[in-house]
Amino acid sequence: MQEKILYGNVGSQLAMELEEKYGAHNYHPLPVVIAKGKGAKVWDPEGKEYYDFLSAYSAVNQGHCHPKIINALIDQAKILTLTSRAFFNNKLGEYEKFLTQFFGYDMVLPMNTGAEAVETAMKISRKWGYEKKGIASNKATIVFAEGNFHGRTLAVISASTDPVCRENFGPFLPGIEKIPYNDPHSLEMILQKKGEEICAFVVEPIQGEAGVFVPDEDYIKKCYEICKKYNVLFVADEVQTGIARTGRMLCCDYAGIKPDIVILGKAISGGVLPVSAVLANQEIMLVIKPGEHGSTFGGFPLACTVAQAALEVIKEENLTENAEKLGEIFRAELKKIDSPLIETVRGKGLLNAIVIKPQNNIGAWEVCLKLKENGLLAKPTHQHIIRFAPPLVITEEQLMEAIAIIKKTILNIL
Ligand code: IF1
Repeated sequence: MQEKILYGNVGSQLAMELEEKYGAHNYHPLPVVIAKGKGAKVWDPEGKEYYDFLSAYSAVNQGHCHPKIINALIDQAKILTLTSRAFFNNKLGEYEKFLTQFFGYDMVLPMNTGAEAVETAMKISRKWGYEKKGIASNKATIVFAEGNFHGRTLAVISASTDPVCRENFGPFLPGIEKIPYNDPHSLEMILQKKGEEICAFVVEPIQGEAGVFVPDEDYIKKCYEICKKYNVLFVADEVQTGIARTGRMLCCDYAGIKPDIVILGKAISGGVLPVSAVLANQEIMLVIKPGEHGSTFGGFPLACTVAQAALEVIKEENLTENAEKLGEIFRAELKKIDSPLIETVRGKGLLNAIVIKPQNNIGAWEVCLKLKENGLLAKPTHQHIIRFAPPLVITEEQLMEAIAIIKKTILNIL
């Protein structure tokens, strides 16, 4: 019997078949179709309700379809959407002033996706290396950490150490060095050895794809200080950790340092449009001159309006504080679950993960399928890790309900 469709006119089964048949097979999604979202919850076409514990990889920190952001989108969409940067527009400057003051930097270079913003930071770093640091022509080198995830473009995967991301996509970009994550000594060693050719160190304050890998408390600060010692730019990829996710506006705030360059994406628009940004002070940003970098959509008026509203929501609704407080509760409650399936619980704010110790053919994928049946969506990463990152607008009551689902699922699955 055909189930009744409540949202849209395509049912779950058909939606999955269509993607399988007409879409490239570059993903392996959990078998669930989302047709509607509101706050911390989503619904499938047949009306089944779920807690969203992925938040589109931390892009919907403000919750699905936040009314203030959606209204900003609709109002601006009726007036002006895109001008290109061939002309000025009346939204970009106002947004740039707001954004730079919000994060405490002189200037911003607006782009669209996270990967593009990482590319932008790499280009700025190289140019700064030649023009300010005096690196010899074509020698500029950027250091990355092993286990990183910064996106999918060729330059960015050149920095990756994940074989799945790289296989048969070579040749890769030269001028990249990789060192172990959470190991300031290895950074010091490479800067000591090749410091005069190194323009930047690019790092995630918590490695998301690596399974929410939280480094030692002093790691970021130590790396920052080492970079200063060798006149190397410290570049923080806060695409996933930024915008209140970890219980601070930027995760680097925990370290009490200010990166030379900050890369933002995802939640800067509340998950409404692809909006990314690269922040830096003048002496770095102004190495880029007219014609040297850009994008048709970068800084488009619709994006500027949406992003400003999305950042206002973070402050107005105290989402940073909520992430910190509910994160503590979440980890404490998960640590209480007595199951041989749970190896560790880790994270910061509302960016968390459990490491699964597979038993009786039950691993992270099977747990996620069961969680889905029980009304909670989460995605495994690396076979044995499940990431839990709900929208930051989730209430304590909703969080407790979600925790009950996770408990029940884990205790009953073996
Ligand atoms: C996918 C992971 C998350 C990022 C950081 C840049 C980007 C990302 C720190 C690029 C993107 C995504 C993209 C998503 C999977 C995902 C992810 F599991 F791979 F690691 F979030 F946890 N820097 N992260 O995390 O941003 O170009 O995608 O806008 O499907 O590839 P983008």
